[in-house]
Amino acid sequence: MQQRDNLMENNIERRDSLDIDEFVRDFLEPNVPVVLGPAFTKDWIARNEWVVDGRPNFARLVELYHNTVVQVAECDTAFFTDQKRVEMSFSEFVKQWQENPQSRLYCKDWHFTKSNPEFCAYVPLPCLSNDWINLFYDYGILSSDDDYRFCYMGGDGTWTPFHEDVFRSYSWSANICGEKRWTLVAPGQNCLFTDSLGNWVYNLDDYNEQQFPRLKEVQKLEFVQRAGETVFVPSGWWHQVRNVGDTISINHNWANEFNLRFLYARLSSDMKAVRHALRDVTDMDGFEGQVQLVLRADSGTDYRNFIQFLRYMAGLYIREIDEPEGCPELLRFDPYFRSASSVQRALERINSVLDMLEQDDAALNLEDIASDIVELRSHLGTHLQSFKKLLAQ
Ligand SMILES: O=C(O)CCC(=O)C(=O)O
Ligand SMILES: [Fe+2]
Repeated sequence: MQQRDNLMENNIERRDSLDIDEFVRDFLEPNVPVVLGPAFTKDWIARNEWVVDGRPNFARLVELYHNTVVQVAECDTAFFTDQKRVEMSFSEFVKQWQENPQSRLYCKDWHFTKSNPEFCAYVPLPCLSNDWINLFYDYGILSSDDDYRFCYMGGDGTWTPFHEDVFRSYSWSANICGEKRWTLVAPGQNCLFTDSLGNWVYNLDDYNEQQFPRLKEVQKLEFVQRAGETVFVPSGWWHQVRNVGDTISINHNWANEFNLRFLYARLSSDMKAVRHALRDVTDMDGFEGQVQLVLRADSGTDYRNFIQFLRYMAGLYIREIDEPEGCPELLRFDPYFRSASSVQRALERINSVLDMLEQDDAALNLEDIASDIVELRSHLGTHLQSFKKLLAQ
């Protein structure tokens, strides 16, 4: 039988076994996708309890989640760059899914972990657990009950239009049952799928050639993700996804030291775009505050939130060094990336983003932020120096 390890299928690499160092070296650092084999998820409760004979166990799912209100996309109705969304009870959604499959309703972005904190339906793969975004939302911003952990469910032909993930984060997506047909597009090809007004294409399989004359030139990675497999979507890779048969998946948006610079680049270019859009009202009172508000509404975050995120993560890694037991949040969230070299790397990468922020006019315009950056940078620098000395001994 053919070994599946390292096998390239339709240009996507597939691995049935992968340790953390290999994942860092082969996929995180070079920012390239991979499909991880079904063995990684075989013990998940979701893969056993939610599925019967390879199909969703509708009766069990309804028994478990009937009253939960979920967001449902009408896949045939476009709404700006996304699809029209409605809310309904989970049991109503499942009824429609079974009785009316041609309505192509797709339950999306269901914050499954937030709504069922006590039910451990799955455990992120060790190599995908170094997740600063969900760690920050769980422990770092106490005023927020948001998170970036989702469950998706839908019948044959339900789909997600072409997009890049929020904050230019990574995502991972694990199929509980069914199949997904993925199209991935590596960064750097935006001009090929963007029209003269700056709109990007909605559906790669059905578009107006006059509007997108260069779309044919896009280099696409197309592959099928089968039941149990997990796709790693790197930062800034655009993608479109179509379900084949009844499909359930779990996915997270996540980020860490390896894509921090991409998150910052996205935030800074969004900030420039907002400032440009508001250029006629720069004299207005509170202009800088308004820019941050618009940025937050458009991009889901702003400079203040980003600095708070950096400060929080730097604080955790400093505690990991300074406290004899290490940092409990890191231990609880991600026990795998805590070696001395991982800690040093995390702090160095935060430091290098702070370097860029120190040169960033947009950040310097926000007085409180400018002083925060300087203070955090000096605090981090001191700790990094003494940590390096300690490691060298
Ligand atoms: O499965 C889907 O429909 C979309 C998944 C996705 O966009 C992602 O995992 O980033
Ligand atoms: Fe996505």
